[in-house]
Amino acid sequence: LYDPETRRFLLADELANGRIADMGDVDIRPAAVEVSFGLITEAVRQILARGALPVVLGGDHAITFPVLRAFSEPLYVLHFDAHTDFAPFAHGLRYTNSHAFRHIIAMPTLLGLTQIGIRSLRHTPEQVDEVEQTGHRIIGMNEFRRLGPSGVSAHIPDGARCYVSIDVDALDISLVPGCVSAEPNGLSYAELRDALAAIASRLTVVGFDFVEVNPLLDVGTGVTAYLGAHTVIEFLGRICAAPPWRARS
Ligand SMILES: [Mn+2]
Repeated sequence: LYDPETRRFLLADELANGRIADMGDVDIRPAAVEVSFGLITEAVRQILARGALPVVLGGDHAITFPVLRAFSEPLYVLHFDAHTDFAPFAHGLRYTNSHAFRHIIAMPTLLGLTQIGIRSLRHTPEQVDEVEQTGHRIIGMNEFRRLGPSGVSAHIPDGARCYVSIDVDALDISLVPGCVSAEPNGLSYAELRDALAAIASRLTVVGFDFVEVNPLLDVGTGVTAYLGAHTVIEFLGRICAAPPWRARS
């Protein structure tokens, strides 16, 4: 994993010293969402109990709530997405990928939520207004471009513990054929990468997830899955090169 632009290897120490482990898939019990969520939370708790940094690959965005529930210490959440995933509980639905952040906002460990890249026209006003009325922050694409990639996390204190949730549909529709919820006017890869790099270098990332790639929908070359893997590797590389992780090595 050599980056010709920075002339650096990504994750060199971590790969050479066997510090990255694949924990496999969490068992999912079909049609038993709460049971499956319990298994996800337990799996992440076990990773945290070992002092490790969980990198969780979806699946859809419903998983972020049971993942975050495993963290017992306060943290900020940075959420890259075209949608707020803040649907009201209605029609008997509470735990879909549209509901995750309605649960997350109620967690006692949440210090603050920042949602970045929000732009889909398929929101109701409540799904946007209620996030801000509870003291959290939504950054749409105009504001993203005004603030720049490092500006979107600038309101979070230096070194603060943060969890990052990345929906692939934060990226522009042209980049993500293997995503069911793609939207126009999204982030370029470089914009997302640089926003993540700024987070990794200034804050203490305690975990992250990457969700909503559907390989069954992807084009034959698998470019959406490749883009997802690329994003995860680059972000993890930046996290492991940053002082909080280096201090643990
Ligand atoms: Mn989402």
